[in-house]
Amino acid sequence: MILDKIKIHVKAGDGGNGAVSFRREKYVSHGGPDGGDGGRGGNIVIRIDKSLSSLIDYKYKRIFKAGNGAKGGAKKLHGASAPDVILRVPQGTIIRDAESELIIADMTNADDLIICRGGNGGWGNVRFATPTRQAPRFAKSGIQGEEREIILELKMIADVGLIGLPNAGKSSLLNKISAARPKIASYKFTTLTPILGVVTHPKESSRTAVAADIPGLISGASEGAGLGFEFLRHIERCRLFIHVVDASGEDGDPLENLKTINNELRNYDSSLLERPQIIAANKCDILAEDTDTTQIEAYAAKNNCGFARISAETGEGCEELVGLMFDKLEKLPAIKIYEPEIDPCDNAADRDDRYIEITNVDGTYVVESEWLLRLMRDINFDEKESLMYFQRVLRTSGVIEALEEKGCKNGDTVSIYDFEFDFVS
Ligand SMILES: Nc1nc2c(ncn2[C@@H]2O[C@H](COP(=O)(O)OP(=O)(O)OP(=O)(O)O)[C@@H](O)[C@H]2O)c(=O)[nH]1
Ligand SMILES: [Mg+2]
Repeated sequence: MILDKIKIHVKAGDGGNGAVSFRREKYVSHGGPDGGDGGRGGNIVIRIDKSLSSLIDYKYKRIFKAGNGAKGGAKKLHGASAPDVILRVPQGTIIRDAESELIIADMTNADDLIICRGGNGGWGNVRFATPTRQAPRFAKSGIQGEEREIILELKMIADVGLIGLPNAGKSSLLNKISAARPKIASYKFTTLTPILGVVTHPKESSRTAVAADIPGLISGASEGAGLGFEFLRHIERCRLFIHVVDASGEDGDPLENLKTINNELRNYDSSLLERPQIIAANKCDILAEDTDTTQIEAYAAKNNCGFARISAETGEGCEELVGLMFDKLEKLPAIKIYEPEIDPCDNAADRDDRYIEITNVDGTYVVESEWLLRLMRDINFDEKESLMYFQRVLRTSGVIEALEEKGCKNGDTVSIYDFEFDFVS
């Protein structure tokens, strides 16, 4: 199974409930309310870990939940908040919303991403004490943590992608020009997962580039033949391709082989064919005396590609190839970073969740609703305009109507989190 696209389920922790409690002390009569707030639920956070190279950690575990905040306690004790759960992903992982498949973030150079926010803790009854209501016997429940499904999709970060038929010598080349040691063998499909290697400029050791060796492609790969096109996603953002071809003729006509691969690129995504290429005519050490590579060179020139005659076995021509690679890279734009297509807060599950819960506690109508709470964070209740706006929202969103249905009458007290008012229909 290919592990570079995985759907996971993530759920942040719920906030702890606020406490209802009254001060009880030996010599204090009528001790006031002292119930503390609940703690915050843990967030789900996605973090880049440069030491990872695959999504293998997510193969068996697909559900991640953060802990809930603890309940508030007596004596105004604030419940403990739960720690965040950190999901580590390799650099270059794209995070998508599972439902719409839209991009939420490209974890290439990004900071930590809070993909699900933990719910706030509910307020304890001490918060609801007013001059006219000195012994509130209610507290708020904690807010539910966000929950959603996301897709993790790895698109590796490499400057150069090595492409070609199986057995062309891609892994042998990476082995020669970098410190990576991919498996090399005389049979096809030796490489099963993409491998990265750092290539250093032959003359300037401070100049480096990352090359990706991917499994060999065959005719029909873009429709799933062989190991399919799954691996092409890893080279989608490469700035340059080195197209390795067996020039010895032992594996068929090199020109036909070049065309086969280019066809697959075109079928997968035509923009891949426009990516600059260097054609590396490999296995020159075993070329028969009378074979010449001028035809391949002419094909390269016609298609605006660079050309190098190499032997990944003996190392012949490899330094020239690497030099040419750096020359080309210097003129090319930086690695592509995908722009987010939706806001991380834009959670489909959340949008459908415009619930309002109304409870009558000792004649006070307590309204609870996550979306109202979010809205209230942006409202300044000391400002007349904002207050009017909020009242308008209550009316248009059906909160007033819902209150009336619950039996709320003129003059009754309505409590919405830290906002209280007398009901006027
Ligand atoms: N004589 C000679 N043999 C080579 C050369 N380069 C690679 N080979 C041989 O060709 C065979 C295939 O090489 P690999 O590097 O594994 O080929 P690959 O393109 O990575 O193959 P896949 O991973 O299957 O796609 C091995 O037996 C290598 O030893 C070369 O320059 N000269
Ligand atoms: Mg290989």
